[in-house]
Amino acid sequence: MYKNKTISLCLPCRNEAKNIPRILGNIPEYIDEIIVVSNCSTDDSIDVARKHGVVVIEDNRTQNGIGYGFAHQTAIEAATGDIVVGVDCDGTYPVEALTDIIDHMLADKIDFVSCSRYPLQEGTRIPLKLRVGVKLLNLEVRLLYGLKVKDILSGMWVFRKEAKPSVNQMAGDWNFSPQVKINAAKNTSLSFKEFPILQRARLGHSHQAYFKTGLRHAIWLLTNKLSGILRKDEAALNTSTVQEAASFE
Ligand SMILES: Nc1nc2c(ncn2[C@@H]2O[C@H](COP(=O)(O)OP(=O)(O)OP(=O)(O)O)[C@@H](O)[C@H]2O)c(=O)[nH]1
Ligand SMILES: [Mg+2]
Repeated sequence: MYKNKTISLCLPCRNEAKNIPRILGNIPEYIDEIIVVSNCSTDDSIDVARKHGVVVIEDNRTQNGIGYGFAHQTAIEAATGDIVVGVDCDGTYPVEALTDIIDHMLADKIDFVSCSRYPLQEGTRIPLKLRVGVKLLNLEVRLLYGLKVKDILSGMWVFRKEAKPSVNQMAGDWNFSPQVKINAAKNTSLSFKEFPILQRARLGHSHQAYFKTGLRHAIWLLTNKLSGILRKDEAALNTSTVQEAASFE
């Protein structure tokens, strides 16, 4: 518990047996609940996590071979804390910075904090192709959604439990990451802010297909926007049909 709030930490995981000790061995004491959701892990991730005494759930659903979003959704559903933290399980995000983030959140009455790796802080290690890709996707988000963000692909966020309905009905793949931020930021009853963090280098080789994932994000951002417009049109059409029907009564 921190400042009278219970905290749930949600960790999506696929084949992170080597990294789990680094992250689970350094969890601050005030965290009340740790939920690891393994998706299609073929290594010892589940056993290693269970040895640390945390809640481990398996969710092997995938979308285009990826289950990152499904894992987050399952963890969010299971989380009981007043504050829910989502963070990658590869030890690259600074869980130790949570007190600063939560202090800021409570002081400024923020409902959803997205932890931004940009502008880069000293010591942050992010491959150039990823930095360029994030800049392009940030620009797309700005043009399509009118939302100015510094890091649409951050893998760490912190939100009050009241924001759950707005953030937990989403993409099962990597697109969960932009979607969670867009949904929170565009929800007028929630306040959304980015908070700067430092990112550490990943241990071991990356399995991320940066170009393919980036392209899928770019396409998803566009189709999500277009389907939102179509849904609005349909809703407006239904409302006017109901009004017309009412005027004939
Ligand atoms: N549940 C689930 N988790 C996944 C999946 N793929 C990756 N993960 C986890 O999601 C988090 C982010 O995945 P990473 O492989 O680090 O992706 P990234 O941060 O974009 O790429 P890197 O630069 O390699 O770190 C990690 O905790 C992974 O274990 C998946 O398909 N399902
Ligand atoms: Mg990573």
